[in-house]
Amino acid sequence: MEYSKLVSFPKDFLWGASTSAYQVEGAALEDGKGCSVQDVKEVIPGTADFKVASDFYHHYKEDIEMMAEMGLKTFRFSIAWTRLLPNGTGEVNQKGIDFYNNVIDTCIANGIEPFVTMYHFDLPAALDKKGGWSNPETIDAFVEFSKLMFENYGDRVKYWLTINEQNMMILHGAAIGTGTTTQKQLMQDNHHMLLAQAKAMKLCHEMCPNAKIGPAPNISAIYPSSCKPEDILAADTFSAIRNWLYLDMAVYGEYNATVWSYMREKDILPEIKAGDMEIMKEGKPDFIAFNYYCTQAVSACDKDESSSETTGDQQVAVGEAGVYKGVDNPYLPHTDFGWQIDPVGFRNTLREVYSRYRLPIIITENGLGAYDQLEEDGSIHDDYRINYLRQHIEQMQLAISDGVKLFGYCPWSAIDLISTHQGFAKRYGFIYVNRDDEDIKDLKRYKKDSFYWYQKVIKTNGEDL
Ligand code: BGP
Repeated sequence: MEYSKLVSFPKDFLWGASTSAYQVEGAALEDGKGCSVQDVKEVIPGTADFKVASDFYHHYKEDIEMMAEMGLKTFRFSIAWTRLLPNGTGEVNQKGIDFYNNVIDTCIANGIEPFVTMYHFDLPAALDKKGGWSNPETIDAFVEFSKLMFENYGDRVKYWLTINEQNMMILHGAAIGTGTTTQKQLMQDNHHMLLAQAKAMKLCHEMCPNAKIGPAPNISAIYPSSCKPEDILAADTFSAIRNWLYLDMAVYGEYNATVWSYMREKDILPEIKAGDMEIMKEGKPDFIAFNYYCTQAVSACDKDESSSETTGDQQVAVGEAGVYKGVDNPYLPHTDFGWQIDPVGFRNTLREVYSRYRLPIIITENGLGAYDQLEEDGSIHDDYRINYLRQHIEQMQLAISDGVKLFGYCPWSAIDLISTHQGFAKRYGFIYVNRDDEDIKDLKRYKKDSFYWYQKVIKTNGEDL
């Protein structure tokens, strides 16, 4: 549908940008921090490890001041579980508590609303050794970690996100370095994470009555490859597996019926203990946050048809015999890293999420990973990133005009950082960090063209794109 007049962005729209602790902070073992699964995983040859990253740990003040200069209304960052609790539970590291106090205070002093992700792919290695999310004790550890954050930061942090991309950790754990196991065990781990999330949401409402909290999965509209009814059914099934399993539980406290039948058929149903489903129902999100990069297209797949067994990358649909098969969408271009680009799909996804759940929405990631070139005069001409973001913001405004209650937009990423599995060369930031995969150089910050462009977008509240 086209409109002769678009609805404007809300006056208090949260224009922001995102990062995550292990991808940006560095200081991986400094000031008492413990190891997370990201610190101990095998480094992919040719990509940087996470020891120094963008060294936000030592540059946070300068970085947040630059974000303020860009005009950010909110900064979405995550808290490293192992900075606060080096072993995941038990002994508290005061220096870790202080670091995030400083980050939060610096945001507030610069007029930026802190938007905190509680857990972004960096499970403490000590908990992983004891079985990670397969071990129900990890649920208690997450509640302990949540309580510590609410106690220490709840007076200033108004917005919390529980778990970043739980669906990607389950579906693509091998690629993003959070580990993987049998499908049955994954569904059990998933159940435990959903319980941890529900408990954290409940605790947040008890301890910080003025704060708001929500889940942060990665959501993509799933397209059928044709209008053949079997393809439409396959798309619906895959969307339930990829998207709705997570949000139905977060919002309604119920297993999605299609996914439940899929798990029963495959004999991978999780064990549900007495009381679990009551806990799920008690966790009530105030909003839905989701990360959007692109859509995926699938077609039907017969039982005896071969389908890829690899877990793939977080934006590439693979397939499963008898369920669905990922296909390339011929209507969409690709990024340098093979992710399809679908701004209109962003509007589709926003509309679908809003009509399913009727909760306010914030976008916590969206962006373009690309090779950037630092010029001799210190400029970076990333017009491809500006184009990508502009097209997505246009579609956001169309979705708002469609009636979607959208209250914020945080592209990935505020500043260059390390990709989950494709190194530092895959850059997303508005701010360039002078290092590469092999050499950490001087880590100096430079403003990209997209920095000035986003500054103008924010200043005009999305009027001038
Ligand atoms: C999301 C993650 C982020 C981020 C982003 C880009 O899945 O939440 O942590 O890294 O994707 O992905 P990548 O780093 O693989 O390019």
